[in-house]
Amino acid sequence: MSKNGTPRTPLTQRGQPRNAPQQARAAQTRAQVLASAAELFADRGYPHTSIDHIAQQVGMTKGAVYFHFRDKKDIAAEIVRELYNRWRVRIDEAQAMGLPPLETVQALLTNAADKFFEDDIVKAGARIQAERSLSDTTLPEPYVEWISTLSTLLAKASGAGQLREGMDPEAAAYILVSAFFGLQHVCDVLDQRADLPRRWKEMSRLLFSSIVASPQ
Ligand code: LUB
Repeated sequence: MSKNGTPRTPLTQRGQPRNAPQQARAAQTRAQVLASAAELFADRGYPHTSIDHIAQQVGMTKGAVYFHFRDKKDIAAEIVRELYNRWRVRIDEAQAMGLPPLETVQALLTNAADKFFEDDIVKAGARIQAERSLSDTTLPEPYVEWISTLSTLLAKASGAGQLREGMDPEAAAYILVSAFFGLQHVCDVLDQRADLPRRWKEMSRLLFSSIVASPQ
């Protein structure tokens, strides 16, 4: 995207439109830079990662990195955008599975716990967001999309009588996202999230037992 938000036609350095193989190669290189940067941001955080580190990690010159990204902020912002793209794809996939809304909420959060365990873009995106005051760039507002998605699903569950009497779907969504995010943070600090899937299982059992209606 260009600064004003319109898609940027990929150009060569001389300003000529790229041919398809060149475009594919450029996209691949860009993705490699993002993946290497994500590893570093996830491990050391935004302030302790430099373009030099990123170039070294991906095995390119700094110039090659700057060909694809304006600066470190630009890379961080792209990782965060990619994080939300990944969540959107997962949310669409989960909804396409046609599970009942309550099960969809559970499946989404359990999948998110797995992704926090295995996906560097997710780990890095979360850390960049947590350090957002240090990143000196405008990032999308965190958490609100998840809260709104879960809130819509829980409202449907409530309509189907699946929620505990008096449980407000938006409040439940807010609690779930806050608890989930707090858990992944604590787990990251204590053991690099090695235990996250198990800890989420325990936490979700506790949370859902107070959100859902007890069996008649
Ligand atoms: C999600 C992150 C990382 C929350 O919504 C967000 O802003 C998120 C970063 O801030 O994961 C997942 C419940």
